[in-house]
Amino acid sequence: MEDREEEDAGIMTENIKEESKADQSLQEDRLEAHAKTEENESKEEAEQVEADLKVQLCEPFPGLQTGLIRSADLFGYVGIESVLDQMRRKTVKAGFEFNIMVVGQSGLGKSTLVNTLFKSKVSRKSSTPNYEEKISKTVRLHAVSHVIEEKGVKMKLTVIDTPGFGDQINNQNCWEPIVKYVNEQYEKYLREELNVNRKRRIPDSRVHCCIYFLPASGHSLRPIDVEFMKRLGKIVNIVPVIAKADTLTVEERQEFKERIRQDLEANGIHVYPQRELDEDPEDRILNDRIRASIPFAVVGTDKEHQVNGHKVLGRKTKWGIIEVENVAHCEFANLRDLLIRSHLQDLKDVAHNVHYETYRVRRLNESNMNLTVSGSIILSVFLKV
Ligand SMILES: Nc1nc2c(ncn2[C@@H]2O[C@H](COP(=O)(O)OP(=O)(O)OP(=O)(O)O)[C@@H](O)[C@H]2O)c(=O)[nH]1
Ligand SMILES: [Mg+2]
Repeated sequence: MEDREEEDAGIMTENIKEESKADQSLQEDRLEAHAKTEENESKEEAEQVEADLKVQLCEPFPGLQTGLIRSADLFGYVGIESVLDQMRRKTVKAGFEFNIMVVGQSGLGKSTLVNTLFKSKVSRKSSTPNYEEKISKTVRLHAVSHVIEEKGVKMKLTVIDTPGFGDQINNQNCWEPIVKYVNEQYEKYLREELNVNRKRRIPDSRVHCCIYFLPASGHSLRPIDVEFMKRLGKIVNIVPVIAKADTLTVEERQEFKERIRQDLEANGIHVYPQRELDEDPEDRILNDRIRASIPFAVVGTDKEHQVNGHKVLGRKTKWGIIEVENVAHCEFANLRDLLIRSHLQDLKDVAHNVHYETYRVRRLNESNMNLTVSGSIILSVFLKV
């Protein structure tokens, strides 16, 4: 009896072994099939990318065959990558221009913020002696340029200030001088471009970015904010910020930001970075994060304080020091990263490829129409004679 049980147990173990073997081989087969599918998929993907690339490369000259040769297929080092060094050297030598406009009511901390951004006195504060303090009856724009150099890279920074904006009792059409200024710079650039003997490097006075200062009211957008951003958002990159954010509590700040985002959406206002201008999925992920935290609640200062033995830019209050560059205190660092460290070139590209291009197309269409009209008048006069 015992022998029989042992035999049965032996058969069962054998069966289990057989089953687990079969299971294992089935799993192995599955894994192999899965790996093959993955391999095929990635192969297909790679082939697709290569095909796309070939199509892209071929696009400018239909009929011209362009093949892709990877470095692994080359017989030796060619040195193509050094083109990056060449480009870098040329850019460093030429330097570059960046034009930033600040718009907002008087005393919102525009000059202080620009000075904090570039860690220098690039914008004159109204409290500076000799500054004409009286509020003008109209918006007057003035541009001040400085050359900033860091690690051998030179940047000609122009700050366009707009004193008088929103300071009147009746602020109707107070955006007009600003729209006029932006368009005048496009016109200047266009004329230079169309010049027969045009310069190799056309001086660029176009506004690459406009920082719009919202007062930290904690309510929502005011009619003047909506009107300004609606108009300017179509012709220039607008980055709205909540000024003097240290006057709001963290909760008030979050609620205010949320309401502003809703107002922007409801009024169809385009602020930078615009969703429809994202170039690829990577851009979209990065920009979505920025869009989700716009408008940045910022604090500016021109004073340094000692915190834990370190010098930090901050504002001293009764309750402690608000560190401007500390992301736990305010979003100044996010704004600085966007404007200087991650999107400076993109701001310039969008200003050139989207906003200036729209202006250029409109102007050239207008002049073509004028030419056609004057041409037909001349023709009709000629035929009458
Ligand atoms: N609490 C607080 N005060 C600030 C901040 N930024 C600037 N200020 C102060 O606000 C005052 C006005 O700052 P400015 O930078 O001259 O303001 P502005 O917008 O350039 O003013 P106008 O040139 O007159 O249009 C100064 O006393 C600054 O010290 C801030 O983030 N928080
Ligand atoms: Mg100022």
